[in-house]
Amino acid sequence: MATDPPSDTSDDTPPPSPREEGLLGRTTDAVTGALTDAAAGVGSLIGGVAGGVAGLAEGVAGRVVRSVDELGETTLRLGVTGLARSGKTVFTTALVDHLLRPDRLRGLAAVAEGRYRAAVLRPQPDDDTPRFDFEAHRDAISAGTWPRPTRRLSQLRVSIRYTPKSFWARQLGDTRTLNLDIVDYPGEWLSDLGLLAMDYAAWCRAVWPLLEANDPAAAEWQALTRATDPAGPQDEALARRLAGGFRAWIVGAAADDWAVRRIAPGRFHDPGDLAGSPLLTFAPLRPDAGEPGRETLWRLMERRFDSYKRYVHTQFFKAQFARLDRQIVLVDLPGLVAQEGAGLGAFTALLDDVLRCFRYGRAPWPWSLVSRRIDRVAFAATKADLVPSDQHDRMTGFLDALLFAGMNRARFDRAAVRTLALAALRTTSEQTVRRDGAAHLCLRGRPEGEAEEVLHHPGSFPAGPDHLGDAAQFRPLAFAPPATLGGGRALPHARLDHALEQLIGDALT
Ligand SMILES: Nc1nc2c(ncn2[C@@H]2O[C@H](COP(=O)(O)OP(=O)(O)OP(=O)(O)O)[C@@H](O)[C@H]2O)c(=O)[nH]1
Ligand SMILES: [Mg+2]
Repeated sequence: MATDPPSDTSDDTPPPSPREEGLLGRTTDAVTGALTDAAAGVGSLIGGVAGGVAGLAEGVAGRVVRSVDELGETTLRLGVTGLARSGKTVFTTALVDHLLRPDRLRGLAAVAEGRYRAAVLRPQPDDDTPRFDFEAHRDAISAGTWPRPTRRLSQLRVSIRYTPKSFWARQLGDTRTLNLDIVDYPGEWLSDLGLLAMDYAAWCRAVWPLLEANDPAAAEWQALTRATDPAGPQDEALARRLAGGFRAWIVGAAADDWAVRRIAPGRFHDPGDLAGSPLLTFAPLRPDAGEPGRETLWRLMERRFDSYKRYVHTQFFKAQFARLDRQIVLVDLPGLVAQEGAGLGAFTALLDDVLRCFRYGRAPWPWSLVSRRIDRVAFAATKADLVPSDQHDRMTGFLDALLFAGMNRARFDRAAVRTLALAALRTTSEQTVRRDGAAHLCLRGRPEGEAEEVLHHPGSFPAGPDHLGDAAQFRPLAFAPPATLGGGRALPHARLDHALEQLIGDALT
């Protein structure tokens, strides 16, 4: 499927002339030397502004019958699913900002058709959950910085008032309200969903091969773990040493390893109020020691592992994820590819573990009133502004291949699925640079931690997971939010409106 052009391509940042050394220093071989052309202002900014709703491949016809409260309002719970640093907080902030200020949502049919009236923030449904600090995140972005990594769960409700599509509704001036509930959480917690399917023995078997590689930073703990007899007594001091060493390992040197993240209990990263509790005082033991007796260390660890899973199930999964209506799955493809494919298999396995926890499809009426399932999903390659738009087709093709199994299950269960390359916040504009008769689309933006803009070409995005031999040719640069985002204007994005149309467009008809 061809990728739609980025829908929001207006460039409102007056481009200062690019810094020469920046261009030379960051441009890959393909365009090295293009500096003079670029400085002379060759080329144009991003081409191809998309209008309207392009290429909605799938659709579930008719209005959604979801939870309709006593005021006749419809409520949808949107799950933003993504591992750590995939872009959840930035996406949620940008999405809320655009709903409140829809000038750049031309790809949302209700906006394009003039039926979108306005949106407001309303009190969230769960009083025991902190509110998503939209204003602080929006301020951070407007000030040219990124929000901090998320440390706790939070929630927000946006209520959208719109005119239904039907002729009579329009004639009678009928309006309806859609409540959209969104939750933000630390990405590390997501790997816990994969753990829910394992018992303690299976978990130890999954961890053990990872200990074969000696990690100098965790040598003492690794030696202690190998030497510990699972059939030994329930020694609390030993349990604490093992758990402490395990935690240091998963948050330390091994933190960037996707295989380690797959087995890492999420709350070990930032235990908060759970610090020191038995719930977090467990660690893997040798899985090949035979059937352990009743009062052994193994049984102690097993009991705590089960308690941890129970906690995750009730506090996180059941409370937040079991009743989702819509889902967007965010994958930081530029970041993943920049690691040259290291651990790509483990990454895919981890995300697949997570996706298996969700229920997709549509229950037939009247069960649809009580049984909630995810019936529309968007799979998004995030940070698409770090890749020139003439390579966005490659990004979506890559994502299709990477997550084929999960997408296929959702499609089989009759959910409407769409893949797109998305920038929740577009940090770059584009400029064509000519060299040796060929035109190269380059990115212009301000690198993180720097004051001036540069012109940059990241190289070629690999055609798919099987082409990671080419990954060395792709070197994305981390850009900061443009310094000109204040002033009450909508944030620049790419295809956020197309994602919204996929996720809630049918609920605004
Ligand atoms: N260029 C670009 N970078 C982005 C975008 N969204 C996120 N990023 C980058 O990715 C980083 C992580 O984004 P977050 O939204 O904080 O990611 P998260 O999934 O909430 O991460 P956790 O809270 O750690 O789970 C940001 O600090 C930015 O550096 C985007 O749309 N464009
Ligand atoms: Mg976050």
